[in-house]
Amino acid sequence: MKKFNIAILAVVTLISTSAQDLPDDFLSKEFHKERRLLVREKMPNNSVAVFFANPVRNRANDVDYVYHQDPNFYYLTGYKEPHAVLLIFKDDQEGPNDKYDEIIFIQPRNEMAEMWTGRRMGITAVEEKLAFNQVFNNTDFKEYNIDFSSFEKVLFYEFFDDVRDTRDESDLFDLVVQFKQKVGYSKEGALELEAKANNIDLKSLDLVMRDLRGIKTELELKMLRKAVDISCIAQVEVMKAMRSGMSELEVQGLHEFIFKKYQSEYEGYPSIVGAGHNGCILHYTENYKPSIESDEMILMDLGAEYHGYTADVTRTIPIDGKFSPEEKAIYDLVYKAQEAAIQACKPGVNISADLDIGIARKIINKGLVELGIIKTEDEKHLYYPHGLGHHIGLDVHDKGNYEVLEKGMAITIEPGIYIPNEAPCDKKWWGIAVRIEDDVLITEVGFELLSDLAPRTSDEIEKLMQEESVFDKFELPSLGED
Ligand SMILES: [Mn+2]
Repeated sequence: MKKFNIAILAVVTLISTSAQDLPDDFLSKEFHKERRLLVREKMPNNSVAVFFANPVRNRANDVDYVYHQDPNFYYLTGYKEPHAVLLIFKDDQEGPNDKYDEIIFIQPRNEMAEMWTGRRMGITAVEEKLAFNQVFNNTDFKEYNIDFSSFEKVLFYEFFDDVRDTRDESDLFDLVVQFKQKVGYSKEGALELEAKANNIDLKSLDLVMRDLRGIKTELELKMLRKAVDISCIAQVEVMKAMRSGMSELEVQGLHEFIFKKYQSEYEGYPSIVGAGHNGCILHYTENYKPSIESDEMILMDLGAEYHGYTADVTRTIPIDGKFSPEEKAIYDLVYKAQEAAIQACKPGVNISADLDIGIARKIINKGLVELGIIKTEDEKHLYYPHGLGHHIGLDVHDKGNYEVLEKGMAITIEPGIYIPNEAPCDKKWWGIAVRIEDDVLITEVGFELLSDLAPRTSDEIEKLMQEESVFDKFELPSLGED
C-alpha cells in the first residue's frame, strides 16, 4: 500500500507545473475577480448568473480539436479547462461554514488523465491562482443543494444541445442536465414547467457581458496590442518575402510561424490567404492554391491570438511587388474609404450609420462610378458586401455595443471591393479583390491606430516589397518525385 502511494506521488510530481513552464503575463486573478464583481453589480435583484465552460469538440475518432475556453468563462475566471460551471450570486448565500457570493465547479485532478492529456489545475490551484474561495470538483455539482426557485431571476445562456455525452458522469453534458433539472428547465416541456421555471432569463446575461467586454481595460489592451503588433510584423515580413510560385499554404505558414515565434498561442480565427479571385471569397480558408502567379494580388486576413485576445489585420499586396493600373485603382479607392472612416473614429459615432453608410460606402460607390464599374452611386451591387467593422477582443467578432462608439472600444475598420470573374463590368477588373483591415482603439477624443506597424498605402507597400526578407534564404530540400 505504501509503495502504491509513493508511485502516485511520483506521477503527481512529474506532471505538476513549475513556474518556468508557463508565461507570466496572463490576465491577473485580480482582473478576473473584478470582472465578476462588475457582473454582480449589473445583475438584477435577487438573481444568480450561471456560466458553463465550452464543450470539447471532436475532430475525428479519438482526436479532439485543441480546446478553447468559452470567452465569457475565461473573462470571468481565467480557467482554461473544460467541464466547469460558474455561479455568481447577486446576494450572499449561506454556506455550511460561511457566506459566499460565487462558486465554481471544476474538473478534478486525475493522475492518469493528466499523464495523457495534460495538467489540470485542481481545487487548490484554482483557489490560489484564480482567487476563488468556493471551489469544488464538478462531481459535487449534482449534490449541490441549491433552491433555484428562490431567486427572482436565474440568468444563463440558451443551450445549443450539441454537447457530447462521454462516460464521465460529471462532464459538461451531465453538468448541463443536472442544471436543467435543478432549475426545472427544458425546451420540450416548457409549458408544463412554465410556472415553476418562470424565473428563467435567457436574455439579460448577454447584455451584461456585452457592455463589460466591449470596453477594454489597460490589461486587456496590453494583450491586444501584442496580438496586433505580432500580426503586423508578420504582414511586413511576408510582404518582403512574397514571390510568385509560393503556395497559399506556404504564405499562411510564414504568418503563423511568426505568430508562434512571438508566443501567440493560436490564430484568432482560421487564416484567410487568397490569391487572385480567391480573394473574392470573404472567408476563404482553403488556402489551397499550389502556385501563386506573378500577375495576381493576394489577400491576407490573419490575426494572432495572444493570451486569448485576437488581432484582425488584412493586407492585400501584388505578388510581383507592383500594382497593375487596375489593381492600384481599386486598392487606392479602398484605402481612401478606409482612411476617411478611420479618421472619423471617435466617441459618439455609429459604425454602421456614420462610418460605413455615411463615409466608406459613399466613397466606394462614387469611385466605382468614376471607374465605370457601376453606373450610378445608388446602384445596388455586391462589390462591397460586408459591414465596415466589428469589435475585437476575446472573440474576433467580439461582444460590444454597436450603437455608439465609446472610449476603450477596440474595433476593426475594413472596407473592401471584390470583383469576381464574370461580374457585369469590363473584364479588366475581373478577379481583383482588395480588403484593407486595421484595428482601432477609441480614445477620449478620437482614435489610436493599433495596427500601424504594417504599411497600408500602395506606395509604401511597393517600397517595402523591394526589401530583403529573412525568409529569402530559407530553402528546404524538394520532395523526391517518382
Ligand atoms: Mn474582421
